[in-house]
Amino acid sequence: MIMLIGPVGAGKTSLLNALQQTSGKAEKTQSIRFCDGGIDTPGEYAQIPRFYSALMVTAAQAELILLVQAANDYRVLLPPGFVSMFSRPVIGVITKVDLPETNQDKARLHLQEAGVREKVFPVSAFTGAGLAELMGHISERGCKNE
Ligand SMILES: Nc1nc2c(ncn2[C@@H]2O[C@H](COP(=O)(O)OP(=O)(O)OP(=O)(O)O)[C@@H](O)[C@H]2O)c(=O)[nH]1
Ligand SMILES: [Mg+2]
Repeated sequence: MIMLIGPVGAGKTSLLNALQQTSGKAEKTQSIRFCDGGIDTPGEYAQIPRFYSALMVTAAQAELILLVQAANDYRVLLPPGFVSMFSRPVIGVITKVDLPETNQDKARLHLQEAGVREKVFPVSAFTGAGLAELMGHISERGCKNE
């Protein structure tokens, strides 16, 4: 089971929908949601420390965490070392790479500052770019995503 964590509007729900080939527009996520091998979380849970314990408890049920960062969002929204609270491996995902104005290097740096030490995957939920590589990595690690 994978778990998606990241700031409000980063593109977590859209990415999970794309990975699970669920069509339809992503609505704002209001609560932690389990769906077919994936755990979707509201961006507020990553941005508001009061919610951290809920994320930590839920993360214990995940095999792999995807920390999601939009390629066009330059704000620092997570504290340094954010991912160290999780007892599960964390990979980085830079999403929305289809947008014209993006800075993937900056996005990667944000993820690394948040504590991501593992691989970072650039993707687009809209065009499907990078999804095959990400899916391959997820299944290589033995995570189910269905
Ligand atoms: N261009 C582009 N837009 C995207 C992509 N993924 C998501 N979006 C848009 O970004 C906005 C936020 O997407 P969501 O998937 O709802 O983001 P989220 O991280 O689930 O947000 P919360 O549930 O509020 O935490 C929506 O308007 C999406 O249409 C992408 O790959 N490319
Ligand atoms: Mg969402």
